[in-house]
Amino acid sequence: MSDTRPTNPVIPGFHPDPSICRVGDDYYLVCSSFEYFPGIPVFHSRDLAHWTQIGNVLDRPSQLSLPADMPSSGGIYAPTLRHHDGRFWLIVTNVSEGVGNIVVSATDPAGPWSDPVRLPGVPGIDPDLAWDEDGTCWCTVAGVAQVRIDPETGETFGPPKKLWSGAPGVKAPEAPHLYHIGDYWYLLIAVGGTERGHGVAIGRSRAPSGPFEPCPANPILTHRGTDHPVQNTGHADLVQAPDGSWWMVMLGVRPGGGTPGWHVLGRETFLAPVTWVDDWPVVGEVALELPQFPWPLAPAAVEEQRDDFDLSELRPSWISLRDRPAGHFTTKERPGWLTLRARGDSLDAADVIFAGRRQQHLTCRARTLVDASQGRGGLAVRLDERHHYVIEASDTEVRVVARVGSLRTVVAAEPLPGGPVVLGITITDPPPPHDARTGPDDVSLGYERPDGTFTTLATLDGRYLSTEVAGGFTGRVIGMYAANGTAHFDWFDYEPTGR
Ligand code: 6LW
Repeated sequence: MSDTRPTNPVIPGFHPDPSICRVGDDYYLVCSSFEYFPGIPVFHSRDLAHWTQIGNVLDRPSQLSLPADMPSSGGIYAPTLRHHDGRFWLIVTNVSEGVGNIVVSATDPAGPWSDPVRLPGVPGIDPDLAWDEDGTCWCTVAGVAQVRIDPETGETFGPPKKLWSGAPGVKAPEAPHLYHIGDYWYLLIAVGGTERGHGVAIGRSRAPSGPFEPCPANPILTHRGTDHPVQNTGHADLVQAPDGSWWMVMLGVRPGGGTPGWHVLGRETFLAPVTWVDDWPVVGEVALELPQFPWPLAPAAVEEQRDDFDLSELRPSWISLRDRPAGHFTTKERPGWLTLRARGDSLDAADVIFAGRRQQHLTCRARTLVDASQGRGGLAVRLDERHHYVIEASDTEVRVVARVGSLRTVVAAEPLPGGPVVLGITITDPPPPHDARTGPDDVSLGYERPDGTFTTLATLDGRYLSTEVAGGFTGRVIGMYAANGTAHFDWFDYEPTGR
């Protein structure tokens, strides 16, 4: 990310359902995390353009315990982050525990966050928190419905009340956020579903519980039916900058390839400016090149893309599947190496021991040095249990395995004596000519010979690791895993080679 020409997405890679708040000069933003542990990444920014992950909200089993058999794209959906009365408050749904809404709070958004307070009386997903002037806390959920709550105790007061939901028959009125701005209470919602028809609508009222008058310009944001490179824009949140200007964050996708277009990075976080006309918000373009900012940008933090595993704790951007059991992930057994001890026997298994990071660029390269002489382990591009490509090493061979739906194939294998080997995955644009059937990208998997030359064992069409093929709400994650015995990883390096 450059200092002078900030770009969208402001938080690339699988970072959907953004919720934002500002305290003084600091902005904080959180996203959904589904089946991954730790849950709910927290980002910090001072200029809205450059974001750094400072932690995760749900980072201990007492806060997040995902069942071993929970499906991918279950788990943690759509948090709302707010600051009230000197504390940060976060409300979120764990769909793998019924519709389990919880509230946690913290004085420092980097953590630690409290243990959850359960909200059994809050009836749906995408919960929002808003306080009125007398301290009443309003919780609004998808549907759209509202109930008064006590976020300290989880108590609800009275039955949920139906609010405005965009328009009669609208698909998926969800992701509500309620704000008191000027003389009005505004209810911002997502409409049309999180696919190509996604959009944002808004209503206003003199009271937090309505009745809401719809904005005549609804939907105030949608890219449906356009050839804009950013699609599925919706699920938004608003924030005001210290200079009084307004901004919107929302999710969007960057589809690639021919027809119907495949998005592989999941839903990403984008930013757009907002102006006000007749007390209604008007959303500026969700442009890939962000417009001139009204303030000088903070120098872009240099993103640490290589990890030498020299720290005792894993960085917050490393995510695992459903849990991270002690004893299966350690940098202490072989100092300077990440040791993974197998549980599930492949990436097809829900309980596989995996540490990955989001693929954040349409083209990139990931490499790791693995010693699998005491087992079997490797490097994977993962969409879910049923959609992934891996390059893995054992003490006798290196091989590429592809899993697409119910098909699982060893695509290529070569004998290789055990011992440390560099495994690599390179993601590139498909070579021309491009036509309606061209996929979004090519995924090449291979290894480095001891003399440093790289051998590609297979190049696979990336469309099979896209949301359009796999379904669900997540995006690609690239990372290391152990499938048998123990696999030691000396370093992991991720290198963006494009946007
Ligand atoms: C989320 C819903 C949505 O709960 O997708 O895009 C669901 N919006 O609001 C999962 O991210």
